[in-house]
Amino acid sequence: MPELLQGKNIVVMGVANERSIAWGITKSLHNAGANLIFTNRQERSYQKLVKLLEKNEIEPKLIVSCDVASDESISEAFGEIKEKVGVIHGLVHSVAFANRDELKGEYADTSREGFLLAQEISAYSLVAVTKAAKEVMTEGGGIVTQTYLGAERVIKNYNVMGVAKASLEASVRYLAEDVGKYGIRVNAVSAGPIRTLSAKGVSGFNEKAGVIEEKAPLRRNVDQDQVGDATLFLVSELSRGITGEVLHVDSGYHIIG
Ligand code: NDP
Ligand code: N5H
Repeated sequence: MPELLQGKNIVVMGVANERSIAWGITKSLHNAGANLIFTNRQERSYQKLVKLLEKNEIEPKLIVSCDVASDESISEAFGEIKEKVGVIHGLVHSVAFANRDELKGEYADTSREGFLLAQEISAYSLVAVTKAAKEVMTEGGGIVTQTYLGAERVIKNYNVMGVAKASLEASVRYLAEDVGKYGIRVNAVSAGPIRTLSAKGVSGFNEKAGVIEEKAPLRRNVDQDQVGDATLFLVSELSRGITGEVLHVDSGYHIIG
């Protein structure tokens, strides 16, 4: 569908490497004809992104640095986007962070700082970037974030991140109401387990992926490309009647009791 996003400018936040969900999304958006603007936090991610784009012959419209922990960084990034690109038609938020040592053991042991950090980077960041992006989305468009089933259910080890994702999903609904009047839609994709840099080294990942193969209706794990295509749908006009929604891309696992 090379015409679906032809001439549309879409911001992608959260490519760390080839395994990132945001990289799967990048490929889907590129194949649909979008002009892509990227944001990264770490220099290492920037270097990886530049190599990946070259290898895949994707010409970025712009790459800007953005640390979602800082209002100044967000405002500088979107200021530069406004100046160099003008209008944007979509935004993909694929960013989360929690301290590794709080992604195991008991949720009851979560520290105040750890709780606030997970909320700040994984949930408030969507609010902050929506606020900045709506100023540049003057023709309407789609904002899409990434969530996980641990927002809805208690999933071992997900702990503080589960509570942050619950906050993220509620933010999707409140933001959808606020920006709907400007023709902007806000939705989330709830992906099944995918082996990425974030997932590396966290306890219980293999076990979770194994259960999907055994119990999900489709009996297989999802990948970045499947999440990419679902995100493309939610960014594009194909989903023009959908907002405030959480779409599960998890081989149907969430329907199983
Ligand atoms: P990656 O590690 O590839 O991506 C995580 C991204 O978060 C990195 O690009 C990182 O940027 C970015 N990030 C962290 N802190 C900040 C910050 N302060 N400012 C800006 N960017 C920041 O992992 P995934 O692709 O797995 O994760 C993407 C999203 O998908 C997350 O929201 C995650 O919770 C969600 N998700 C993942 C699942 C999985 O199984 N992998 C399942 C369901 C949802 P940098 O590298 O520059 O620090
Ligand atoms: C039930 C599970 C397994 C246990 C929980 C995993 C939660 C992972 C999410 C967060 C985002 C991981 C995280 O913040 C890791 C960091 O502490 C350390 N890593 C880094 O700093 C790397 C270098 C950078 C790139 O990472 C980030 N985030 O910046 C859930 C799994 C089955 C599914 C899953 C993995 C969900 C998810 O939300 O990612």
